[in-house]
Amino acid sequence: MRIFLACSNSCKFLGHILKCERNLMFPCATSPPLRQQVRYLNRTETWFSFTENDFVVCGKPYKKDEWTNVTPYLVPRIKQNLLIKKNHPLALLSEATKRFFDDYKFFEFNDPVVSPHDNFDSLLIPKNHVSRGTSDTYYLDKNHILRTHTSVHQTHCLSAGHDKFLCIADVYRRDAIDKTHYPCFHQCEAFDSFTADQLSLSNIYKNKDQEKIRTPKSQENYSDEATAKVEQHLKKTIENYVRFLLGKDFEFKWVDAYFPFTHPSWELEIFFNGNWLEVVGCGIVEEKILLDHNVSNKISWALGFGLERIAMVRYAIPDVRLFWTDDTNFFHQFTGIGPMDQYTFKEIPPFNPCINDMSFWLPQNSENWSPNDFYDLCRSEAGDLCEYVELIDDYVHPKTNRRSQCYRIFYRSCQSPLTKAFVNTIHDKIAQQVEKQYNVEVRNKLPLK
Ligand code: FA5
Ligand code: MG
Repeated sequence: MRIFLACSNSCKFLGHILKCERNLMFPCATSPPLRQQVRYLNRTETWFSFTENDFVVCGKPYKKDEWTNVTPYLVPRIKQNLLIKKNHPLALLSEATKRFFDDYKFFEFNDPVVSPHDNFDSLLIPKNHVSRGTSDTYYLDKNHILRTHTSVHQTHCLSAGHDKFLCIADVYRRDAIDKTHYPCFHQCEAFDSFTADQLSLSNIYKNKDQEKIRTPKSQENYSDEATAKVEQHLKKTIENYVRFLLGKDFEFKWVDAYFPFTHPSWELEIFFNGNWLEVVGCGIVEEKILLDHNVSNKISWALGFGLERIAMVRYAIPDVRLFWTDDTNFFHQFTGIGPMDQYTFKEIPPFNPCINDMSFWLPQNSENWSPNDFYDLCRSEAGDLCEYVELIDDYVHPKTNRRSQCYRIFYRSCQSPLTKAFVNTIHDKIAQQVEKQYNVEVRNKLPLK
């Protein structure tokens, strides 16, 4: 079959890596110019500013409104651009990724601000989907958000006439707090498309006599056979990419998944530090997305890797917070390491965590409350000293109907030990802020000194 023979993964497997000229930033002269397409620029002081009433991001001003929930905590992270930081494992991984996908048109989108339309609607994400809410997404204002995934750029690349491409960027989410979740992380999006001819089929669509219904195996119009061939190409590409980065010695499994913009959909999990770690979401692109961009007679796949997760497995980095540290112990270890070098990170033995619980009564009418509100507040007040926050109790009092939640917070620095007294002051600040911002009643305040 042509697509499998034509795929250059077999030579990457052997380690023959060519620097591809097409990975230079700008599309060839015949390609239409892409909106937003720019180099990975340094994000300077003037690139992002944050005052009481407004923001500037990528040189453009935004006014705060009732949707605004971007916090000052994010500002230094948005400015940093780890993808171009010298000796940074994410920069190494980004370079290795470009080498693997060297026959994909590579695009960079430096500006992380996108519209809800591009981030959600263009990907068929329903209006009532939880990911659109202020609970999950960082809004600058009603019409501008920090991109929540690199899939947002599918619409930009497709509109510009490309249906085989790669992009890598920083993305932002209000999310859980643990060793593998961070509010700012990096994704790599790849997209590939096939004609019937490329799949060695006479047609990619169902026959006239076949019922045009969606099944677990395929969308309404694409045939099972075309879908299966593209699935096989997608999964082989992902498995080869992971082997290209990690060698052969890792355990993985495929899991069925759901995304509004692909069907069928899957996730790949890799066994890491005693747990299954999800590293990529992918699937067969909804035909409507192609048709909306005037692409017909093609069937496509798309994938979105979490770069931090892959880098954690690749270099044995135990905690996602380490990517943001300014600790020289971290950077010195990556000095002189090339994008294709194997390296095992030497962790400083972890300090003991300080663990405090916080329980509170939520106000009446708390339907809009989300645990992400609390996680985001913990990040704002405690920064990266919060290693893990767990919702350990959630109940409604049978008589008063009041709802109570209890969170267990693990405080631990990656760099230095913390004293109980210091942790208590931070814990107290979180208690004050959660009362002030969300009108909750904290039930277990720390005793006054
Ligand atoms: C997505 O973001 C989809 N856009 C992926 C996709 C692309 C599906 C194309 C289909 C087609 P998901 O939310 O699962 O999916 O995130 C993708 C990956 O990002 C995850 O597998 C994980 O590796 C990483 N990731 C997600 N949330 C975080 C987080 N908070 N911190 C670090 N990495 C994360
Ligand atoms: Mg997922």
